[in-house]
Amino acid sequence: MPESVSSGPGRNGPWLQNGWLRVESRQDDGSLSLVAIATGFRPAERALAAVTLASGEVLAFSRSDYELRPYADALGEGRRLLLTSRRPRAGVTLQREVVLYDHRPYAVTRAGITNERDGPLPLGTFHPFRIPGEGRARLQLASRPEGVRVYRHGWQSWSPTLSLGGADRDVQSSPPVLAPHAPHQQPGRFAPDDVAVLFDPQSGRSLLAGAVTARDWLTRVVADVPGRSLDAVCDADAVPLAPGETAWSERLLVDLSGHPNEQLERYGDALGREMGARVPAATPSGWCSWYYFYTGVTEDDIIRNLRFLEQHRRELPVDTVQIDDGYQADIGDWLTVNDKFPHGMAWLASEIKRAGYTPGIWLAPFLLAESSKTFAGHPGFAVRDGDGAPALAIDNWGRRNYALDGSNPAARAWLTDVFGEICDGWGYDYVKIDFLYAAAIAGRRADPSYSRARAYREALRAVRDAVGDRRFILGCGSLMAPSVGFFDGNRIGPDVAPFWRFAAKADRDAGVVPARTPDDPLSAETAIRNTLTRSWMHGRLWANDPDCVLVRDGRTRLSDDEVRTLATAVGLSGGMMLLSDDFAHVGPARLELASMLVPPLPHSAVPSDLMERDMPERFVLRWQRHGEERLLVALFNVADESRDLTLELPEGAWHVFDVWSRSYAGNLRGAMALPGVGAHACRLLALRPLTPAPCVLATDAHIGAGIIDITAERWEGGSLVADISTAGRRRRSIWVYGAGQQARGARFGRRRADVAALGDGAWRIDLEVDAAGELRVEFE
Ligand code: 9PG
Repeated sequence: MPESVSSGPGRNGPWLQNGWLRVESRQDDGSLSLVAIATGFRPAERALAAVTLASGEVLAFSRSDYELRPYADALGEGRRLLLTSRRPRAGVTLQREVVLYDHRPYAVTRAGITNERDGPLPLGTFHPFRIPGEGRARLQLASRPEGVRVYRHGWQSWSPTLSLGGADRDVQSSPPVLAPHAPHQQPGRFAPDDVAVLFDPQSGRSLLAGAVTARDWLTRVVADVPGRSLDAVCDADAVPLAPGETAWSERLLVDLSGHPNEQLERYGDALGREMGARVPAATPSGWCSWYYFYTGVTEDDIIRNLRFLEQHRRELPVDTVQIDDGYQADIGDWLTVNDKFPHGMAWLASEIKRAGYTPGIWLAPFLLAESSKTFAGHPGFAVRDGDGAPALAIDNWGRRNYALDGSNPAARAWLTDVFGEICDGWGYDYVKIDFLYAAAIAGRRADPSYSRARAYREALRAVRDAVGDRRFILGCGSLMAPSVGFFDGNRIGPDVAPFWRFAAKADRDAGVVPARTPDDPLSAETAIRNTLTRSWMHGRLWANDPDCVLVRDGRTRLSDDEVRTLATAVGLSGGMMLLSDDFAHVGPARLELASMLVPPLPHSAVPSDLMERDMPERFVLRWQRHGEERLLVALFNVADESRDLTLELPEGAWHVFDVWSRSYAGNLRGAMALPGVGAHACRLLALRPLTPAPCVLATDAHIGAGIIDITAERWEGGSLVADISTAGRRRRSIWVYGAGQQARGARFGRRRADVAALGDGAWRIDLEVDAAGELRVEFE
């Protein structure tokens, strides 16, 4: 157990230290210097803090007093250093807080301001951690800044999240849909939202800075890699600070230890704890109408697919049937149903329930179409731009859509009514709430004391209160950190599509995809990317929704390889698994593939090359059985031509089973060559350590290859016994290793099962599983 936090007065100011980190402060300028004890990594001699006013005035720390005291919060116990700088001439007092915890490797810091003037003080920005790139305040990460990789986290669900090179240009998304700010044009300048990681692959040094609270302000971490600067910025949206009042930035976590993947997992844990994450006990699976029917969906489409699910419960034991966009009269007029749903939405919910599924429904509660009755009746519900006109949240569905003003109590009361009717009146127990970023766009709101983050969260609170604690809320088009605590599930990527890369106009004209905004990046490829790059959120902030798996045989441009790659990415993510096809166009082979994805795996794989390339290619799931470490490794070829890939094995000898080709590759050391992996194809390898006893190698029942379709395994009087669950395909094979012994026969329950010798010491047993039971393989 590492020692608890110690502290003392330093030469220039007090210090704090735990087993991982030493924080030295300076009373003359309020700066902090953090150093990782194990590695000596000190990102800057001086990291400053500042607050700016809406007027542009910059308030920096001068001579500070300090206080050191014990501290405890959701992250644990530790010590807090508070620096206080009184600036009577500026009419403010500035504060900087930094906390070290006894059992956490990171520091958490924030900056505050007290208004000592007579009148209100409109706030500009908080800068709780700022390395300006000059003098002693320069980022010391790498000798070659071009070699640095930056993890740039996107603003909302659909925003690209990926690692880029230190000399690359940042993602160019224009506000307000995918980003809150205009993008930086200069190469090497990045503005990730919520969290950023800067990593030097050469030295292994990594710095994560991310907001672990997001209740008041939107936070971004601006990095200029060649300029050696870093600035965590919380936007205060000109919110007025009343005389005598104090306002704080969000709490910013700074982590200098370990690899970026570990840092992101730790950051996710901290954010989830601080914001009271809701993580469902079981991750949902189901069917969603959107990606086949789009806005053309009818009641009959829902019923036909519902009946199919009922008739295929054994193959597809999913729990949710979710109606997407297309039932409502207009965007904003949620309670008026169009004539494609003649029996109404309450009837449809009861049909879904009667069939044994959770009824789910989509709406975009923070959008108001210019054509809607709600907007016509309540123009005051809309956020306004500088000229007083309704601010545009998105041009979509062939109309202008405005943003709901969460600071307006009447707009929140309207939300309460809408969700009360949908959930308690109609009977929906699952709501997919979409285009949520709209409530956080820049603009004028009815109550100017509401920041964007607060307006967004108060609108979400109205939704959650009306929906109730026991129903499922899936966020979409949503901010990330500010949503934690409200959602059970959250979409973490852009829309999937029945093609690998962005649609050709011909596909739109042919109706394969709906017409959209021209720069919309929807595709299987981009959906897969965020599924990997945001996998650290799953189970920490909510259940990730990686978006739907499309398995249909017609009306798709996805090849067999691409469908399998999409299924592998979603399956290994452990996230929500929603199908979105017309089952009339799903053949038996594709249905078997879908069966392999239900239920979702118990936790997520990790993209081990997250910081090596913009599109990760390795997704590794670690798990344990009876204390033994197992691995499931997906290797993707995201290139547009066939390539040779390599599986790098950990130390020791491993059984390697190739899941998609259903073949045992033997027990190997070092590496395994995978020649000629096709464009956009993948390989999935199940690994377990070589041991001297017979054992189960893998199965082809479920994507986990034994993680959930086998619940236990033991050696009993000359037999290998495995407990088989019904999870996955009914007809399946199980591969076992004989360790030099001959398999003589097998029984599954009372029935004999055939055992085929494969050479290489491996045997295959073919089963049909209708109920859970014991498989016994006798060895001589
Ligand atoms: C329904 C859909 C589905 C889908 C959501 C969302 O124009 N755009 O930028 C744009 C982005 C995403 C989008 C639609 C339009 O899709 O992600 O699952 O529910 O809305 O309209």
